[in-house]
Amino acid sequence: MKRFPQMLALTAAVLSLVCAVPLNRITAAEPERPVPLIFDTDIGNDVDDVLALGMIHALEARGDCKLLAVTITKDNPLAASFTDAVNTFYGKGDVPIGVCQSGVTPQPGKFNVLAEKKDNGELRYPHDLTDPKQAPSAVTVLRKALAGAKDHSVVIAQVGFSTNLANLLKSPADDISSLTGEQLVKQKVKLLSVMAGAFEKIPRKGMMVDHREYNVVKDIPAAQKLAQDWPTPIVWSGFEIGLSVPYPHESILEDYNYVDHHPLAEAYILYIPPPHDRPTWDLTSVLYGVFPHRGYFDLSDAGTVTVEKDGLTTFEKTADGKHRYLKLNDVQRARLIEALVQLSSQPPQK
Ligand SMILES: [Ca+2]
Ligand SMILES: [Ca+2]
Repeated sequence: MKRFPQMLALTAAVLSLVCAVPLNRITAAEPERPVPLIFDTDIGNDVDDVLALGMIHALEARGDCKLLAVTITKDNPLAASFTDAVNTFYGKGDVPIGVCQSGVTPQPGKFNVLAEKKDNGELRYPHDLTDPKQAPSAVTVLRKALAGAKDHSVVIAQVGFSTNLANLLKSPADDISSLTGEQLVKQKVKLLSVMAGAFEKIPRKGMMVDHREYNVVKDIPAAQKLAQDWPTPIVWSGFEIGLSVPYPHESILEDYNYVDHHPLAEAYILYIPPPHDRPTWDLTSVLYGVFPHRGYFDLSDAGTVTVEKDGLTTFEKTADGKHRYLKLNDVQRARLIEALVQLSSQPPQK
């Protein structure tokens, strides 16, 4: 908390620098708003997914995006219940939620149990998806969301494993759409913004080493399928990006007290309590997906990401490549932290 005056000073310093951000940082055209967004998450394995989901609701309240669906790659039923509880907290309890049966990370995790938390016999975080076995499959939810969207409009933020999106690519035509999964993606999706892989070496025990990133290694065949066959542009937020942008824990202690119980702050505290500053991996993919044109990040050259069989991600620059990865400088990093804090802690609309 002592850091807060310093943060204000930092904000002022950043504002003066922002005015000096050259126009060539602006790397994409302004998207039509609201951006139709699908959030594909392994919510429950780390808390950045939860902050990212809160941020999406803030962006929706501001008219910047519309959350079409949430699909889940953590194979534990509480992940869907907790997601529904967070959505309901933000007034969006009807957002479709799809689940998978993959056997990947079946543990409940540290904070999804909040879905079942009761105070005086009442759910602390009310929601109606109390029996997630009733939830439809992620592929069904994805196909419905895409089939109902305008062509080349949808942004997907994938911040967990590639299980659902790989299964979507393999899905045949059905009652929902006469298009195969791959055709649907090609026709409806504009951008896949994914938190996965690593495109720099990562410091470990005083050395810089190759990093086999969690979202990739937990389902390597799916990540390989995604990197090889996904037909639209993909922008990758590598492990190094979120790692270099820690969420200031002071915000957890101070910015969420507008209600007695806040699902984001309580999840954060159950995961690793303050004074831990958690990296913002998944938040970066959401922000890039909705604000690709505002210079929060730079992009690599175009190229192709390959997922090796041990889970290592490699990037090769190619003129016609569909992949780019995010890059950050110190000025952008300071802007980014402020944007992520302010958006994830924005109160729900009344
Ligand atoms: Ca619901
Ligand atoms: Ca995640």
